[in-house]
Amino acid sequence: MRFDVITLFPEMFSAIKDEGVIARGIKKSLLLINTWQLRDFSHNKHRNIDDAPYGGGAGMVMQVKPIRDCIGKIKQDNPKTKVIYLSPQGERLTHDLAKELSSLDSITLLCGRYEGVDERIIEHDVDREISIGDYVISGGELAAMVLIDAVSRQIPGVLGNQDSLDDSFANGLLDYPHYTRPEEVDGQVVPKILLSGHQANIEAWRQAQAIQNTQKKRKDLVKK
Ligand code: 4G1
Repeated sequence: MRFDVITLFPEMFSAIKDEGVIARGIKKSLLLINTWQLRDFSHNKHRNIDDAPYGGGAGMVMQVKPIRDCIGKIKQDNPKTKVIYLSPQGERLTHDLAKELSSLDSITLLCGRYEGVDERIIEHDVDREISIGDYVISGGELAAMVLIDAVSRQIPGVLGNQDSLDDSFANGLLDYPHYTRPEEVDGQVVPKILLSGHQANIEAWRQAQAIQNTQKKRKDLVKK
């Protein structure tokens, strides 16, 4: 899978490109992450890509032309790419949506700053608007990195054995509790069953704990 990211802060993406699961996916040639500095598509000598909002009010709005030119450039190499705008107005990113997106060959991610992009970009250039949740953040970059991580882990071969995890949310439940050495610390002990060596009982206990945990902490998930 190839990700092209349109951003004013390409350096931020070293956070996911340089280490961890995604870095290894890139090394294995399963993933490619290209960042595009939107300022390179500015139409003036000051490299501005934003302007004041029509109708007045606070903040600045990202202009159509630089974004449209950048998407055009990305599509020269990659005509079938799906353009996703990370935005608080988008549909919520879930495990199921991450899985769905993982079947695409190419995704272009547009990261907003300031008050976001001119609405005509959303009308004409964006295939899908996706949100990571209901809170205010300073820019779409962190959201794009969350999406890249969640989608990349669903691509066969990206996760190594050491990174496993995946079955946890695959069944729509929270995780069961985890323990490691030592067996006792400051009087707190590991549940006996985990030391029993009886794998079938352990699996049943974990399943029961996952259900209990979900019921207690996320009633909304149990409904689903
Ligand atoms: C109004 C949240 C504004 C935010 C209401 C989740 C948030 C991108 C996301 C904002 C952003 C709410 C996201 C807000 C996001 C333009 C630049 C939009 C940053 C911006 C609840 C600022 N998932 N936020 N506005 O945060 O891009 O993807």
